Amino acid sequence: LLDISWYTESMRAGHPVEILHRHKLQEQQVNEAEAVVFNIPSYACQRRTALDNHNTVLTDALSLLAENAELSDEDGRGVAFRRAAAVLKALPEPVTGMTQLRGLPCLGGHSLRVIKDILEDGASGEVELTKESERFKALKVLTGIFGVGVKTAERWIREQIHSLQQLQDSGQTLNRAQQAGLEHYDDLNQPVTKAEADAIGEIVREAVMSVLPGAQITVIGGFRRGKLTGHDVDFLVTHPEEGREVGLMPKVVSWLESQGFLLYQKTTRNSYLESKDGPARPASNMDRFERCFSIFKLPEEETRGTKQTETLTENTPEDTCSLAANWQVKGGEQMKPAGHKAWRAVRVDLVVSPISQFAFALLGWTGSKLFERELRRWAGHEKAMSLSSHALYDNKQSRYLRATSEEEIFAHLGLDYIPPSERNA
Ligand code: DCT
Ligand code: MG
Repeated sequence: LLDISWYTESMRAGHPVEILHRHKLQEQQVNEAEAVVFNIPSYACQRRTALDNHNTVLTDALSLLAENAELSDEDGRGVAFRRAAAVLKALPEPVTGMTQLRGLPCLGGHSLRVIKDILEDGASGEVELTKESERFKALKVLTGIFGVGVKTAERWIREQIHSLQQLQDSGQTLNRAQQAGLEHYDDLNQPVTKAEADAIGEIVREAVMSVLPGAQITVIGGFRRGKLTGHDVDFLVTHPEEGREVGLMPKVVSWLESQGFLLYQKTTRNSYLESKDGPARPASNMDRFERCFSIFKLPEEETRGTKQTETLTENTPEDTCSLAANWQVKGGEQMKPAGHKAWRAVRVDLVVSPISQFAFALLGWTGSKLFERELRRWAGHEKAMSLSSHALYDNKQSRYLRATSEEEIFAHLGLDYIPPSERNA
């Protein structure tokens, strides 16, 4: 039988796992000679995690339980499953037996049970039950609507709303984001391809260059990490001269709107002020850059690279995607609108950063979400520093540490540099 009590010990942040491991092995006089035992540092930001991993059956199962926990407002449990999945993602080969996992960090009793079930029976009962649960399915459908969070979805479920059809029939009042989310539900739940991301990159470049020549645009998020698909496309915009970026976002948005490229947008203003906000509260706030959450209308010919000269300002009747006319649901299944539309809706996030904060913004917005969380935890717990997407503050020296590249930030944090393609924790 598996003794898991000491795995939990090794989960504690910052503990020298290998030493603990060796100590326990001696204590239990376990003969490990025949098993490959992996040696993995405990923070995801200390590890190289490529896109592909050797244990997808296990990592998919743990990720599903993480998602279920997050959808149930149990973030602590969600993070525990995410950390466990991330450790398995970093392993150099497939796990074949439980003894190989001895001494690995972040594998709690619950995660180990799931892994054991899968290794022994080919599946985990808990994962299968979760997948089939009406509540999980309803939460996925409802939070799959852009603008709908866990709280709203839970309220609707309490009111017996489990499907898009039931939501439509219920007459619930939807805000502007949710209306757009519902209207473009199918498109927004279809993964964005690299080709589409590139096409949108070209449009964003044209927009930015026409309102501020000399500005720089960088793709961030999953596509910067080398992912082939994503749920959205994220861009970071800056200008080499500090201050020139001020007021840029409304101009970019106006340009995009005038060309008919935006189906929805909401811009939040930059509210970060070092003197006021740092260093006490910068840790995880992503929202204080000038930021635009949008839904792009991406014409088919942009992706095919056969762009026509006319703009999309004039909507044809079938372009105008009114909820009543164009969004039909039959038998709980969403139907595609009648007729062919020559464009598709894509979620796009734009962030503007002053050049002085660019390296921090780039590092903070490249992800993965867990990698970012682990970087901040490492900074706080191991280095007494506060890292945000704006700055790095050293609590011992009581000063900000400046950086003009991601490499410098890793160095300040005492970490080996990990390139974006290996931040897929
Ligand atoms: N981010 C973060 N913490 C959050 C949300 C976002 O650190 N709570 C950072 C990391 C990734 C980046 O912002 C962009 O976010 P997403 O687009 O949600 O993530 P992604 O990795 O780009 O995933 P996807 O490919 O699905 O878009
Ligand atoms: Mg993204």
